[in-house]
Amino acid sequence: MSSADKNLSVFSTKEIPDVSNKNFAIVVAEWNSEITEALFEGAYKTLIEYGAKAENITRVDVPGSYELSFGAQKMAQKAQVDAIICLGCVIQGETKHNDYINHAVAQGLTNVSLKYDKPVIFGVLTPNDQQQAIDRAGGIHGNKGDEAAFTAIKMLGIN
Ligand code: DLZ
Repeated sequence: MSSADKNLSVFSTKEIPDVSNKNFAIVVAEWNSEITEALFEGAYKTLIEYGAKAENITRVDVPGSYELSFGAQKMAQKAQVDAIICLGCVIQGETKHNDYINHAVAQGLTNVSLKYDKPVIFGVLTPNDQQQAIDRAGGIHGNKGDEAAFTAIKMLGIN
C-alpha cells in the first residue's frame, strides 16, 4: 500500500523542493583552502543548477573549521537565510587536533540547526591525508560540496 493509499501527509526528502526563492549561506573554512575552494565551487554550482538565484547565495569565510559553528550561527540569526552549508577540511595530523575539531564542529552545527530551526549542513571532509581530500573535492569520489548543497536543498522540503 502506498503512502497516498494510506491518506498520509508526507514530507519527504525524496522530493526536490522549489528553491528559486530560497536564501542560502555557504560558510567556508580557509584552512586547506585548495580543498575548501573546490568544495565551494561544487556547492555553488549545485545550488544554481537546482534553481537557486546567485543573488540569494551569501558566502562567508572563516579561518578554520572550528569557526564554522560561529559563522553558521551568525547566518542562522538572519531571518532571510533559509539554509546554511558549512564547508571545511580537517586532515588528520600527528596530534589529535582533528578529533577535537571534528567533534566540536559536528556538535556546534547540530546545535545551531536545532536552535534556529534551519538546515545546517556538515560539509566537512575528515580525511586521513591530502589525497583522500582531493579525491572528495572533485576527484574520484566526487565533490562533497555538491552533496552538501543537495542535502540543504532536500532539507528545505521538510516543513
Ligand atoms: C589548528 C588547525 C589545525 C591544526 N588543522 C586544521 C585543519 O586541518 N583544518 C581546519 O579547517 N582547521 C584547522 N586548524 C584551525 C582550527 O580549525 C581553528 O581555526 C583554530 O584552532 C583557531 O580556533
